[in-house]
Amino acid sequence: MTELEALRSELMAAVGKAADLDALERVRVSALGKKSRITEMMKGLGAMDADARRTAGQALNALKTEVADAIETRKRSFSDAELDRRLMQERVDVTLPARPERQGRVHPISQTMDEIVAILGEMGLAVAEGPDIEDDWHNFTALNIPPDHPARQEHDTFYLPGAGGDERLVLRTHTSPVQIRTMVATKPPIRIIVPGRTYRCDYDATHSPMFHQVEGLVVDETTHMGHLKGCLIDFCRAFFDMDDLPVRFRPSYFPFTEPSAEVDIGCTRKGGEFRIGHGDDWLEILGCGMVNPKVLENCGIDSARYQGFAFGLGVERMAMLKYGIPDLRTFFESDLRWLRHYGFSALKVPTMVGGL
Ligand code: 2U9
Repeated sequence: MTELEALRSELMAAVGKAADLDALERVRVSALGKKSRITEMMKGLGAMDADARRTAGQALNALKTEVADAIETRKRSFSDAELDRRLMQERVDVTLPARPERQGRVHPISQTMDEIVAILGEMGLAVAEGPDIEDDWHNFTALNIPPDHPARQEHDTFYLPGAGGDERLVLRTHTSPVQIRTMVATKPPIRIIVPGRTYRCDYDATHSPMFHQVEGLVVDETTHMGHLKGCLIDFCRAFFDMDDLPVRFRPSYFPFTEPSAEVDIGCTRKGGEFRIGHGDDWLEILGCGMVNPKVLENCGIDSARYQGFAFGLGVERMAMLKYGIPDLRTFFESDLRWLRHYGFSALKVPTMVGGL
């Protein structure tokens, strides 16, 4: 065995024997460091003739690379073993029953959103999403709200500067720009719901600068007002869990729908009591209408062939009504006692089959 082969066996055995990262580092320093035998042998190359120097130099370099690779491989096996050990130690048995005293609660807004999506999803509407920061065209102009339209004032818009001196951007004032994006990008039939955050510069007991909406859009060749009414009557009765809940459609105006309506449900307000259901009074809960043909055309949809219906509702308002929450501001105060009181169990997911 040559001197080099003997050194190779010795170093590889030392790498194999190193029991931990510290021992491996000691092997690295003694095998490849400045005072190592390989470095000593390298220094001796200068005294050799050219041919012998080339052959010995190549062999020494090959040995250096082989030892360095072996150290690296052994190092990785230590890290893998350490990771396995930690994973075993920190593993969580997800099949264990939840501990009620440590359980988190689902926020009433998330719960209400999930309930609304479950009802409308069962009717065949698919969830669509889009950006919170929008341009003026998607948020206003495409929806038949041109720059001088009075509806722009009602929206109390938050504006942002556009990138590189471009037109200013907006925080979307409703989720409607998502319907616009969907109509621009896909051909009818379209059946979507758009749950999401919306923003208006307003703050009191019934308004928050950030609030949530769910809007819906159905576009097809034969879509008509009867479909709109059927869909929303069924929705209201399922949401408030009342088969005979009175629902009425009252004429209204929105720039993006024509005709437009507001939907009221029956309620009682007698002797200071407020109750949803049969009674002598009405409560407004959402807005709707047939999509204005101008809006369809703005998105490249032939309004002579296609018609659509749309609706929109405020999630905070629906949650306040259904769960008796008196002040909208409490939704966003992150008060744990409030959440323990009004929150929902994370294990009870709302479905139409399992119940809302
Ligand atoms: C497209 C076409 C039509 C969505 C609609 C309403 C009526 C409505 C309000 C409810 C409470 C907003 O949060 S709220 O203040 N919304 O009354 N929304 S129709 O109509 C659309 C949307 C998109 C392309």
